[in-house]
Amino acid sequence: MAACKRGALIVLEGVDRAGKTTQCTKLVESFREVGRAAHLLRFPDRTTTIGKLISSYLENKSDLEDHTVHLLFSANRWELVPLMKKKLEEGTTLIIDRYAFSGVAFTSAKPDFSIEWCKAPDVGLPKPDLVLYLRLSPAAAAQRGEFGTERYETSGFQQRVEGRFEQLMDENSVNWQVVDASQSIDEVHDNIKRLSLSALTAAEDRPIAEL
Ligand code: DGP
Ligand code: NA
Ligand code: NA
Repeated sequence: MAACKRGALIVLEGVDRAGKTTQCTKLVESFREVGRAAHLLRFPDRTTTIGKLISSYLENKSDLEDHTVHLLFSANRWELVPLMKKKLEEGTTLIIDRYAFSGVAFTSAKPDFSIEWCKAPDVGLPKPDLVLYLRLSPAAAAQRGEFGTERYETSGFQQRVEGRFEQLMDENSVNWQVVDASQSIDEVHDNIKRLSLSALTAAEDRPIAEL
């Protein structure tokens, strides 16, 4: 049997209300329409044992020490790695709603956390072939309605998170593409579909790299 081309690992990042979840769903549909297998994942994955601890923390039903919760978010990514590798090797493209970059941006937005410390537990995770950053200004995000009630959903914290993302995307070791998320849903979709299909073409003959 001929070696099968692998799928691409494509991550959507951005602050809350940038439209990541809507765009992830539409992107999976578009891949399938052009005959490419695609699978949606999201982090945190709240369905696992670790994910339930994280979910309770986010819902303010429990408190966890900040370093501890950072490591739990990372562990929640690691526990999905066998599945991720299997899917990619079978030729399925993974579209992921948040990944290690959210991990670094959210924890390093807290006082006294360096970016370097925050990155360490995610070193070795499968590296995305493309990170789409849905950029939305805090003012535009505010026009999309009230924040929810989960931990982190305040405008002050989200502004610090946004600053961290902008810092992270200056690093050239990851293929970041910035998309203007203030456009219509269809315009954003057309942009990210084009970028994602060309990322798949570039990725499918290359081995999976590591963060
Ligand atoms: P969501 O289910 O996409 O709304 O994400 C839940 C919240 O958790 C959101 O505010 C972003 C935040 N988050 C996602 N990943 C991480 C992470 O690895 N570390 C930290 N501290 N927060 C994260
Ligand atoms: Na949220
Ligand atoms: Na993401």
